[in-house]
Amino acid sequence: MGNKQTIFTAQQLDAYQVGVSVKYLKPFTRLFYRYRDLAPQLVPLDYTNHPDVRLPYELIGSMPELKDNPFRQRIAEVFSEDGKGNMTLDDFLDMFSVLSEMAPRDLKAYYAFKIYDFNNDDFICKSDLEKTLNKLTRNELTEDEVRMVCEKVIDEADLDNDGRLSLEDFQHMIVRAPDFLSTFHIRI
Ligand SMILES: [Ca+2]
Ligand SMILES: [Ca+2]
Repeated sequence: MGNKQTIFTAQQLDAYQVGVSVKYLKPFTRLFYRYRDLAPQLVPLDYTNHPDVRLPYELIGSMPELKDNPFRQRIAEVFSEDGKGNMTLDDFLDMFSVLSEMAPRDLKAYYAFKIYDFNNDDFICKSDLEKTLNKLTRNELTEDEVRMVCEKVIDEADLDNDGRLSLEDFQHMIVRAPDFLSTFHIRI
């Protein structure tokens, strides 16, 4: 997400915050310590020299905010620089700002699209959508039901009739089906 720079020590956090709008103050500080608390032995307090620290997915995915989210692994993969869910502090801050209730809907929609695009080809095709629905409904639908819903969703949202959903199709769809964003709100 744009130019990334995270330079602060615990003391510098306070100074850093002076330039940050008030509504982001608390989450930022809290998030840094949440990250650090996952592995205090790995994460230094001093980020002045850009320490090359990545916390393994196992630690990220077991956080209470994520552990019950059926998309937790995809979420971590999408936000991690290495694509495998292992996260730098920057990755971690990005992830939680997008998931926070304060993030604009368009930004959430953009990342939701990436998360649902399981094979990373920039389209949500039928098989991506089936995986998505199975996760959203926690496997409570039968195969036939999933197939039916997918067909209906693609039928209604596929504006250019190519049988798959582009980001534009998707944005159009979630206006009418906001449930597709519901798993991407986290109180931080
Ligand atoms: Ca895809
Ligand atoms: Ca399409």
